[in-house]
Amino acid sequence: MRTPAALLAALATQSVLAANVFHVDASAPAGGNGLSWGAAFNDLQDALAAAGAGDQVRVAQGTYKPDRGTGNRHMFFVPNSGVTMLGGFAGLAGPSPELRDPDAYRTTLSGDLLGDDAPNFANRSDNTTNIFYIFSKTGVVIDGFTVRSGHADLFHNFTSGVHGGGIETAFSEITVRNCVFVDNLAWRGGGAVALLNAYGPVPRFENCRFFGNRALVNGSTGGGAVYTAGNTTPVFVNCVFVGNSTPGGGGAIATNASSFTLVNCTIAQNTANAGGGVYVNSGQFNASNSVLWSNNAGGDAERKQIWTNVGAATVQNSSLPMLSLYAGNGNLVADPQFQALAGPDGSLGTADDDARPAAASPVVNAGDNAHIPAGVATDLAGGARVTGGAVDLGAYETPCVGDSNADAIVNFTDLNNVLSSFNTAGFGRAGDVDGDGDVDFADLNLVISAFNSAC
Ligand SMILES: [Ca+2]
Ligand SMILES: [Ca+2]
Ligand SMILES: [Ca+2]
Ligand SMILES: [Ca+2]
Repeated sequence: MRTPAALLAALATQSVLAANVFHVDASAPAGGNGLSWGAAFNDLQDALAAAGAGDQVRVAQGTYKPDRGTGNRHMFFVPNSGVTMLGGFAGLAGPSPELRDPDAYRTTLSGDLLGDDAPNFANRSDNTTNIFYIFSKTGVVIDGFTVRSGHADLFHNFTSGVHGGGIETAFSEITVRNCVFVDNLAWRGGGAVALLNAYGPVPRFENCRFFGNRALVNGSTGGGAVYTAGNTTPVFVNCVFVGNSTPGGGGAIATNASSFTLVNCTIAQNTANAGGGVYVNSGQFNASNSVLWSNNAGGDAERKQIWTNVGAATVQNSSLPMLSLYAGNGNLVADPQFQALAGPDGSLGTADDDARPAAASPVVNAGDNAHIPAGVATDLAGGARVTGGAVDLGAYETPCVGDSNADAIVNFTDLNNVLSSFNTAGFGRAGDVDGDGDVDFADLNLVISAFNSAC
């Protein structure tokens, strides 16, 4: 009879030979081998131990902590090189386990080991230091998770443990998509994410949201959400930063000796001593098609958004207040007219924050399509990245009139969305193309008048 350890060893050997898909569901009984939903692991650590290069780990809705119940703050999620982690599956509790929607079926990776966190980072002495600690790995993909409550205030492994409460990487290449980082803290740089010494490989973040993360002081730099250092060349596309903070530099982002590229991102209502949005301590920072608005710090209205120390910033086709240093290059002073930045709970820096601009905002169609990186076809909400001929500034693209499903064409799908919910009321209905909280003849007319037109 084989012991569980022997089974695991056999799985590890097998994973070298052929790509496997491992399944994880917090509601599964113990003893699964992960190879199907019916035999899912119930601890994400089991899947990460089994998965090797080319393997995929699918994780169902629920909350997962890295400590295996030990209370050890220095246990982390550590994917091997070449592993793709996908969260947001319905899992065993859903109508069908393979259904995937990271917002509807939220897969949360939490560092709150005692489950006692309170507002303003209280009750955090039990919390995991780094939810992910990724050292010398390549080809790691993290997609569809909510990463919260990491608290990087305690050293481990020499210098680690005090940067990047959500993710700390060193000498690594990672791709992160469709993730939400909320309520993470670091004693030094990067409340949510610290990318250190990537040396060549490109860390890339797409369609991610950063809310209410905080970095304490690392010399003058902080980076309430993200900190990069040491020849790191990250690219952030379609990302939102709201309500992040630091008493140092860079309420959202701080960079040091890096070349940081930001495309179609929205950075608003972050707070720092210097550079409420971004602090460029050294190296190069590039922003295009982005919105840097209403960030809070010292200095004039423009420097509240971006503060450069000995580093340089190049800003193109973006919206900032004032425009003196960054005048030209297609930049404009365009109030994004956020509809409900603080979200339904009315509080900035929480997971429901919503950085979508009003449909009539001057950021609509104000970008340059040439800045969109190859392979980026959708916006943060999953709709078409370009509508109306030109890309919008920021992470969200405003759909065209009558386009209920934001696929840049008005056709029978849109007509069906109106007819199937006709004469009903309530916000968020697909058929409510004019967004006034009901589906009626006004919506029908918009679809019919734009019918068969691409936008
Ligand atoms: Ca706690
Ligand atoms: Ca557009
Ligand atoms: Ca459509
Ligand atoms: Ca309506």
